[in-house]
Amino acid sequence: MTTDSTPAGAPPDPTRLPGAPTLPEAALHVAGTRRPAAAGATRPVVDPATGHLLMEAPEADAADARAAVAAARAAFDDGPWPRTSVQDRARLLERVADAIERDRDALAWLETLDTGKTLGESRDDMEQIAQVFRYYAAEARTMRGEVNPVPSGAVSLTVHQPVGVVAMITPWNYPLLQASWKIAPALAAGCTFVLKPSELTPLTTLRIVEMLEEAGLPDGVANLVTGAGGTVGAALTEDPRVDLVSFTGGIVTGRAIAATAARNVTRVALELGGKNPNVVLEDADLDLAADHALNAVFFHAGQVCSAGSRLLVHEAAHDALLERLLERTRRIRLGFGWEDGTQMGPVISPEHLAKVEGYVALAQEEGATLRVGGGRPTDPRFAGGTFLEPTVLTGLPHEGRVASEEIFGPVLTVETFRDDDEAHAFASSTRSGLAAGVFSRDAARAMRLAKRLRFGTVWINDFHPYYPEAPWGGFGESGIGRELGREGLAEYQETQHLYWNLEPAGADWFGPQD
Ligand code: TXE
Repeated sequence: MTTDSTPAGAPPDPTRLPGAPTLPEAALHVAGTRRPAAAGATRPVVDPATGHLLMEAPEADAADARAAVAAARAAFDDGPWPRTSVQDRARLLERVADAIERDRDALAWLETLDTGKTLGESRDDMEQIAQVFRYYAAEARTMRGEVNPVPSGAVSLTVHQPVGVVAMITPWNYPLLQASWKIAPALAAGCTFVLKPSELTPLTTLRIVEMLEEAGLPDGVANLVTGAGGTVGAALTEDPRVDLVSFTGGIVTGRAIAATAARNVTRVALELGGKNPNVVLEDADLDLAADHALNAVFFHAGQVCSAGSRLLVHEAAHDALLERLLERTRRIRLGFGWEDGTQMGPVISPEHLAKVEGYVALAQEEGATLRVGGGRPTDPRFAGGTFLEPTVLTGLPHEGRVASEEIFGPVLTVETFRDDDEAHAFASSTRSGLAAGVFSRDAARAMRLAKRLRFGTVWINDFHPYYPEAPWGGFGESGIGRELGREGLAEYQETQHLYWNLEPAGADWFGPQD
């Protein structure tokens, strides 16, 4: 797969591989124009698998962010988009879905270069992203209000208005997927927006805004600023012209955003990840459970908000399940995302690698035993990247920090329980209730446990599937609000009551006195 000029054994320049795509333009998008950051600053964007420079992205500052908000505000207040018919909005969303499907491979390549995930995973992401645009096109076409029962002589209507200007702040693990969960419903609702991708992974977000412009979105509806969270993200969050901040990222940043937004009583929608238990009861199909347990935690090197990083196994099933897991974990092939046969890529950055390694060390300090992995691969091809071997630790204590905090890396911890009540208690030791799994052959027992678990999604005999039609979001500290589904559209809408008196008469209270 390497180019002729790449010395044997050295990591390839990923931008020169056969099939590698052209990069999007490194530009801010403000009011329909593409331009550099006003101060001229840039930031390197790096491939996490090799350390190669991919792009010098514009490094916007707070003034750029405010200019983008002004553009989105003007497009909302005076532009055509909020008043465009739902049929026309739906047609635009469908054109975007067509373009994503047309450019699926190029988009997938960009995502793989930027995030390190395998091309197969990136292609799946792109297919699902196209489906998200199609789903919200359908939602736009079928939007309904309500007629409320008031006395005759009047009409009372509940209608849905776009919420207004949205600041969208997205993370690095699923850059385009997370952005699409916000862009598609926001456009269906008639909103305008300023999008700020993670400074680590702006490539596919830059491309999608180009594609929205090509699809005919009016100027100023979709604005994009690249740059640091602490400056650009904060400037968006504190701007009173923003009506909603929709954020996906970590809990620490989520708290800060909620606090800042509260000053202007700006609405927030927060998806802050989770500590997601995967519970295997003793009557489960252990081959199925092992299969999904691996997928739950090693998919995209565990950098998934719903990663099933915490395996809770009934003590009677522990040894048999662990044997299957360890044997298969040892065979997981690390590699570059664009290479055939790669099953797991790097983590996103040196800082993140250090954080994940810190949790591996902490788990052992808390009393867990390292069973496989835990180190960096020794193959010199991976020296420029941020790879970590798939890791399994057993005997994790239920009450430590590792049992309740998100690791966000290829690290599986295993705990045991004795009965369903204990499984429930251990699974509930976190307030980050995004997703959980239950494996059992007893449908009623699995359903009973699933309903008790305070998590936004509970999968039974599966892990990870999600659909644009079904809501996504968490309980407790995992966030506020829902994405996808009807609920995901409602985040971008205000509910308005329209009351029309058909038989106008004077009000009684302050009318002429006798
Ligand atoms: O995320 P941040 P980080 C978790 C995961 C990870 C941890 C920290 O556990 O280890 O979060 O990751 C922008 N105002 N998740 O530090 O900071 C930032 O520029 C406004 C779970 O990389 O949350 C980026 O665009 N914005 C998660 C976005 O916030 C700010 C996915 C996310 O970055 C800001 C990723 C500020 N003050 C990490 N500071 C999930 N829910 O899936 C930063 N940002």
